Amino acid sequence: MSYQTVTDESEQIVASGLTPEQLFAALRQMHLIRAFEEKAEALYALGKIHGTMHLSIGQEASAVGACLALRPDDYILSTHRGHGHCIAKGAEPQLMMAEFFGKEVGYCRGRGGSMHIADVAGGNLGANGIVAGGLPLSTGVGLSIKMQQLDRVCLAFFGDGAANEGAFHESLNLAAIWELPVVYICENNQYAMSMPVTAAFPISQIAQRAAAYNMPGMTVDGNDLLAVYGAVKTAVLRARSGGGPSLIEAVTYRWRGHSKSDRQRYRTRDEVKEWQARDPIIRLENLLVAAALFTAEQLTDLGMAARQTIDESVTFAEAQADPDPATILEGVYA
Ligand SMILES: Cc1ncc(C[n+]2csc(CCOP(=O)(O)OP(=O)(O)O)c2C)c(N)n1
Repeated sequence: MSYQTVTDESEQIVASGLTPEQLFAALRQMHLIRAFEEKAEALYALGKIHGTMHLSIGQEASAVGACLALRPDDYILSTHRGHGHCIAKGAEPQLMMAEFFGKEVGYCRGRGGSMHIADVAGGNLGANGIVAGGLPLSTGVGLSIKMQQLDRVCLAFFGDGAANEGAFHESLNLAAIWELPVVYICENNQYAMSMPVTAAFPISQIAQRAAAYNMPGMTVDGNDLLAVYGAVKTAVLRARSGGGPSLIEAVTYRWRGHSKSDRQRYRTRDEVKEWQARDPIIRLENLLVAAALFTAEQLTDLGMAARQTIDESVTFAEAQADPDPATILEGVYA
């Protein structure tokens, strides 16, 4: 368990097996996630979006790097901090924005909002407001894949806080015993609300817990798209070939507070700045330019185009119809 280090940019890209087109698309998704969340934050401040939201700005490489290792018919399960996972799995920003605005055409007919976006057709089985809630579901999905003998993999995102819930241990234990095709990816963003990982774990790497379930465990730099991709790809190959589950820890950082009500008294501004200097988007851009795959100008255009796409998604969402109140009980089961 160690960080992967960059030596030579071109060599690293060749070793990843990713094409320039795939890397460009990955960078575009990272820009879309950043632009989507910055816009969502601004809309919230204007009072146009209600409820709360959990932003993953700063964590874009783990969402995109992990989903890059999946096929379209593979599954993911997400968390309360799931916008990035949705976009990385191929969600349409305009339908996500419509969901934010509570519109009928939104992914969950406007009933779910920020925290409950699912896109079953796209393999995204849903975000989850319950910490560690996606973990038992992913184990169940893995069991379903295995029983139906499907050639698919389920990837479960969760936070460091979730790794201290009982559901984490039960889920990994069952998946290991039954050798299920599940990849558990812990986005260790250093805090569970205000609780730092250093105070919540007696171990230095959360991936060490894999040993207790006799599955491979790996800690990677979660701000390095290629490192996340490489680790998840290995785990996905293993899962797909019947080798069973793996646990990957992506070490990263959320730049914003836990949610919109967080006054952030538990961390210093210097700490945030230190992590902002490790921006996963700028890091990938620098890599692509240093490897002479793209020019800096081409990449600047990409960021601007992403912001325009998101602006258009707001125009689209605002013009859509609200759900009919008479349908309020549709989809509610008792
Ligand atoms: C079972 C459960 N306990 C507590 C909460 C309240 N809660 C919401 S998010 C959160 C922290 C989660 O931290 P982590 O898993 O590290 O994810 P992160 O927010 O850092 O992405 C808590 C305690 C909840 N939603 N569900």
